[in-house]
Amino acid sequence: MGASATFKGDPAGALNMAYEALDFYDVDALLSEEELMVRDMVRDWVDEKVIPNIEQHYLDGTFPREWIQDLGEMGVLGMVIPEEYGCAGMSYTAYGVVCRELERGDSGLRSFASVQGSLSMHPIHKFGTEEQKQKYLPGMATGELIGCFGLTEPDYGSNPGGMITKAEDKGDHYLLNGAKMWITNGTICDLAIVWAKLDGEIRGFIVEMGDEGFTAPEQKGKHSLRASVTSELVFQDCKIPKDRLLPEAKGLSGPFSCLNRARYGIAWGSIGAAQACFDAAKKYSLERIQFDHPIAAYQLIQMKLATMLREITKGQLLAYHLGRKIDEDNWVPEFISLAKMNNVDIALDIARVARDIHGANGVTSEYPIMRHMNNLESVKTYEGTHDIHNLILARHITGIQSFTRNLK
Ligand code: TGC
Ligand code: FAD
Repeated sequence: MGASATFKGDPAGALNMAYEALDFYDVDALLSEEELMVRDMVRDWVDEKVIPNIEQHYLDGTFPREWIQDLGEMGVLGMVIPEEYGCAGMSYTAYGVVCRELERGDSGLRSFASVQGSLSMHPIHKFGTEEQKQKYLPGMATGELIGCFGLTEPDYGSNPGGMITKAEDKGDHYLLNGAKMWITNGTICDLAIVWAKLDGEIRGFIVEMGDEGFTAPEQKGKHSLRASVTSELVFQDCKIPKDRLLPEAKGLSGPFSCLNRARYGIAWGSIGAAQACFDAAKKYSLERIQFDHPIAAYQLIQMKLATMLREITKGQLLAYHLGRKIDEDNWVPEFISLAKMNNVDIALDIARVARDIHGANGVTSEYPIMRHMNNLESVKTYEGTHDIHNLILARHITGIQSFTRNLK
């Protein structure tokens, strides 16, 4: 007996349906007209440019550079920075929505935008001189100039305060020595925001591609974020002109100020990846016939779909509320830790369950699931691992920091 003999119709109207973003509580109704406009623009662009091409880029391990200009034209690079620097001057909520839409396409794409806006443009805007802002920000907003952010070192990941990259004041220039690792956009960057110790204090420097003594070899062999460039940054007696120091960044609060913004973007972005997985799992379960019925008719599958919807809805509320708190400038970094940690965690769980619902098909590039799942493993680790964010929250609760074994 053919499967269709007992499967009557298309109960949820899901067959051959275009992507429909899950928004059970209508959270997007809380967005302003401008925020909705930017959402729709980016969503349409992702449908048109990203979805048809991303799997191949992922398989090939390439980042589609031609998309950078589009991101610039849409005004989403450094989009919270004021218009006087060529940026869009929009809300943090709008930035979150854009991260969500981009990451529905691929976490590597959202990574590009996070690194450009939050980790490279933000430090120049917040800690740089007026000359530095005028020199770099307009070109970075259009995507003509690409930035990267070098904090992590081979031996200092969760503990960046221990970094050994150092800068020396040589009178008319700084001399930089050391190495960074796992740096998104490193090989393709025009400028790197590099954190190094100057007389024992962490300071930020702008290093330009082409500076003598600076190289950025690509790191290959990733099973995750394959459509994103990841690199080492190597500084061997790298001479930096004096006017490349970011004067206002002193200590770890400099890089952490950038990380707050990028982590916030991840809290939204990971929901986009989860929505993509939910959408695929819902459609697949309605189409896939086993034992004469669509698998969506079975209670175990229904429970999985209901759990996905429940967790995505909670994550959406968390991201939206956090966005408004940041727009009101009424937040602490622990709010961001909670949202980053929670939303990546649920997105990864949802991707794994969606993979399961797809059966063997779930491991192929015919479906977006495995790509999102693998990407989210990196997202769980970068910008502070899941456990580090737990420890940050627990320090907030108890007043005791437990990062080191000798409790302070
Ligand atoms: P701690 O003693 O906690 O703080 C040192 C100084 O920093 C200040 N601070 C913050 N300032 C602003 N925002 C925050 N979130 C801040 N957290 C701390 C703090 O007030 C203090 O200031 P001051 O003036 O008193 O010196 O520092 P610690 O060394 O004990 O840090 C502990 C810990 C574990 C929380 C921290 O090191 C941490 O968060 N580690 C995780 C490292 C991390 O997130 N790395 C990310 C690298 S970049 C990346 O992954 C990009 S991925 C890009 C992509 O592709 O999307
Ligand atoms: P480790 O710090 O060695 O941690 C290993 C394990 O130990 C983790 O489970 C961690 O939670 C746990 N752990 C560590 N310390 C403690 C503790 N005190 N208590 C309990 N558990 C602990 N960095 C940049 O600077 N710029 C970038 O652009 C960038 N892009 C990245 C892109 C990708 C694809 C990836 C994978 C990473 C990127 N990173 C970047 C690096 C990222 O931020 C680090 O990988 C991350 O901070 C964790 O550091 P680590 O990998 O050295 O892990």
